Amino acid sequence: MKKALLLIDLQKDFCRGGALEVRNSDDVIETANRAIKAFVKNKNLIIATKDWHPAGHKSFAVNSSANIGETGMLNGLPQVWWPVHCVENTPGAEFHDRLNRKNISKIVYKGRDTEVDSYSGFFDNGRKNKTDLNCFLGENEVQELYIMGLATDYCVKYTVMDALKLGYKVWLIEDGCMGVNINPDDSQKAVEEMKKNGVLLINSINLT
Ligand code: VGL
Ligand code: ZN
Repeated sequence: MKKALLLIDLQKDFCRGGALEVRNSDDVIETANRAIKAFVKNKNLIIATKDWHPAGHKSFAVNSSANIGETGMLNGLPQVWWPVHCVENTPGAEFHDRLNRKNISKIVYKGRDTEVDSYSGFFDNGRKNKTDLNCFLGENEVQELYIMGLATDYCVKYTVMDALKLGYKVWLIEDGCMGVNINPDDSQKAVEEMKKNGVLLINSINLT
């Protein structure tokens, strides 16, 4: 069974000093580098997603006359309003400086349509359009995914849930995720939901 490591949104804007800072997210970069090392050694694929929004993206509170952190509706879908983050081709959308990106063989961009948010690496939140991730995995005969990154309660959760629905065997690298936690227990709840749907948990120290 072919395996791939899937690194979710390890971008500056989600790390220390970023526009949508996730607490303790810098620790996740060290975990990513450890996981990358194991996957390189075993000649398995390494894939990364990037949240990649046009400046006019409607998930940004300023573009929807909304308040940051509140929930509303965007084109018929529930939407959390975010600060401006991960604007395409800006420094905040780049990978964290310490991420060892040399062996990343594929980058999947998501969130490019101004009208819909896209937490999952596979589909937008309305499930109308897909990225090229599932095709890429199929072409490379990958059936088993090891997923980690930012944020546990949004992009990691949505990506894991879609991967499970698409029939992949999915591992969550538990020490490789951190959450936004608008409510303090959001990440904990997200992990419970992923487990209920069949995700398996692994610690990065057991990636050999
Ligand atoms: C994310 C909120 C908005 C994430 C992306 O990567 O989890 N969260 N855009
Ligand atoms: Zn975003």
